[in-house]
Amino acid sequence: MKYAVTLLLFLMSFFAEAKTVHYELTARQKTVNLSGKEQVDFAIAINDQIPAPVLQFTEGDEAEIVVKNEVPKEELSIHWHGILLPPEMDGVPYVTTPPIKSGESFTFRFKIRQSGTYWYHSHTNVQEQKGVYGAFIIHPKAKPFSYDKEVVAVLSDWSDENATSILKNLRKDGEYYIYKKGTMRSWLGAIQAKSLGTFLSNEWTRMGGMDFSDVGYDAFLINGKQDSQLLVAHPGEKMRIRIINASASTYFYVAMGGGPMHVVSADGIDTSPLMAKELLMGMAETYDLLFEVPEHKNYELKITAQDGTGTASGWIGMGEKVSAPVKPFPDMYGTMDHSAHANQGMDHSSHQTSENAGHAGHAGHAAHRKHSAKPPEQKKDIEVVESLSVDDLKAKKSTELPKAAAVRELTLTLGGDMERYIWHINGKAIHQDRTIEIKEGDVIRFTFINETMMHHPMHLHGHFFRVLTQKGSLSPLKHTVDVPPHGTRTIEFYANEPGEWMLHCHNLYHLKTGMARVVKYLSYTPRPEIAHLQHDDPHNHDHLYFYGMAEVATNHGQAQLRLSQTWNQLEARVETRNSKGTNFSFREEWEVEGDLFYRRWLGQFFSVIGGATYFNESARGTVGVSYVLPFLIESQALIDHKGQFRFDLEKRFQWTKTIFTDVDLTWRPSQRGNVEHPFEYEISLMYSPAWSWAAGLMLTDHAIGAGVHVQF
Ligand SMILES: [Cu+2]
Repeated sequence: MKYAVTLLLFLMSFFAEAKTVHYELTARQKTVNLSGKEQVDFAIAINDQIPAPVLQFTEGDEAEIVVKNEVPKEELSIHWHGILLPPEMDGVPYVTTPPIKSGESFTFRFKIRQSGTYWYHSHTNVQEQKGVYGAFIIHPKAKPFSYDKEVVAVLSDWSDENATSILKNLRKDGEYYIYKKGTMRSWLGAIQAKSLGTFLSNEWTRMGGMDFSDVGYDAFLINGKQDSQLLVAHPGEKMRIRIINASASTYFYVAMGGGPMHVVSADGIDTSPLMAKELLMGMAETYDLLFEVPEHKNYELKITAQDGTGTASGWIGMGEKVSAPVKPFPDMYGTMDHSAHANQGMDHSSHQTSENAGHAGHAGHAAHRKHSAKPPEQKKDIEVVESLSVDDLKAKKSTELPKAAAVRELTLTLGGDMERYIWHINGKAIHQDRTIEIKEGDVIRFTFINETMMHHPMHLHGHFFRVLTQKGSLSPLKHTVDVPPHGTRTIEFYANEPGEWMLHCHNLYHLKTGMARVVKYLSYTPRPEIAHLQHDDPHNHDHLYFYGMAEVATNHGQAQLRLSQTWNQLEARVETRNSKGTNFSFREEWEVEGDLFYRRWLGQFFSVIGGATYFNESARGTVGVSYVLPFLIESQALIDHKGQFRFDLEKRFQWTKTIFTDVDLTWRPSQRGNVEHPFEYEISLMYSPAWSWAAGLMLTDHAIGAGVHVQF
């Protein structure tokens, strides 16, 4: 009898493990109105849903997922984020998996080797921003904690503007959306915030100040809605809330009405429980909460975009509403602690920057950041943190890697330039330096050094890595780690998943503009059809972007066109100015000059120039250099083939959110006596309520005029 039971149990577990879970996902274009403001037709839905359907599995299942692409004239892909699987099933088109052509399908088959909260999304173009993301839930064979119900909260950001245009706009100007977001820094704003010193020192050091986001969104969503009832629940009911940040480029503060949140899992892996008043979630991170409805009330799960431009709410319970605390608008003029290097020092709170310190001062905040838990009855011994970061997470068991393995260390410096909107690693975009080769059996240790003023959520496909913190052997395992502005993070993993795996910033626009690598095992050779596909990998291409500007005034006119790649630029500029007073006659007083330059950037601040200049009724060959001086003054020194020098200085003074002055100074020392005015200048006072246009007064060395300026 005993044997029979054992045999039966064995057979049951055998069949349970062999269970195949089948899903069919069909992508189609869809007309939606997710912001409540505008109906748009570029969205891509899976099975007619945004977010895509929640996929449910149990550890040990065989997943069989058919993905059909019915989007006209567009390729599609699906990547299973955080899932351990064979590289061919990872879903990165042209790297590991064939792209799914319009009208075709691809069947993914892989064994589910883990449990937890994960998600899936497109890895093609900017489809993730258009709606291709959904939850991927794997139930453990045995529940590690008890709860009655589960609810999934998929967080996302939404723009009524086609995401393809968003990327083009950012490449015209990284600050394209600054008006829409209302985050313009100005002299007046700095004075009002009593931060003029910081403002000036940021200009002096050419850092500009903290950037919380790039894109101006129209809505933030939980499960596709700005405000909705996630779950009706009664007092005493206990639920597991699975939160996934599936946004393309938004960090969210997450908080709940009714007190701190009981965090039990991060990136799909159970951690020592913690109470947190707030989570700052980077793109692609997931957290699981346990929540027991305390009273006959309706509790808010609230997300606030880190840049302060919007919120979304999901409600759990029923009856009277209990709101989560309101997050104040971020301090645009806050200082940044440059000594703050996450995980380098032993000081636990050293990674704190004033951005998440909020209204509280640094020292004060750090001091009261952690305190022994008072509240919730049954959770007496659980630590309470104000704002949870990876430093607070503690693994349930040792995550140490095999001690005998050789350690390979690599420093990856995260860099970028908001002005030209390029992002890179070690000074190179992925098209310049695609692959990091690693050896199977080694411990690979990457140290990310963030030299930018933005957060970068760095994600490695196909692995979990340890984030080295002061928790030592209990350092947590993650698939995505936030590297804060001017912060440092070290991760390590045991190289035991042969394949080619993307390592990239999960800000969609940073990924698309270069902040990525492919981690390749030397022991791995891709199948011939995949190797062949890699020749067409869009990661290898340096895409071309366009910018244009025109200025028409009573005393002068100007036009500029620019084609740019990551480090190359081709620019044409034509200018004409009235050199004889303020009259409106279009006679010979109007001088014409222009440049046709090729520019190669050799860093964020330095470029070399070669091209031609038209001046004084003659065309000359020209070479030169440009450099951004302290205080964000753009300087340029040129010499033409006739030996004529030219120096340009340019500086913008943003007085208020909508009023600025551009100062433009040109000095051309006369060598042949044919230049009457060695100094030329243009000083403007412009009103600009939007990125695309400005109007106002323009004073040149010859005349004062009025005009308009447009950018496109
Ligand atoms: Cu990034």
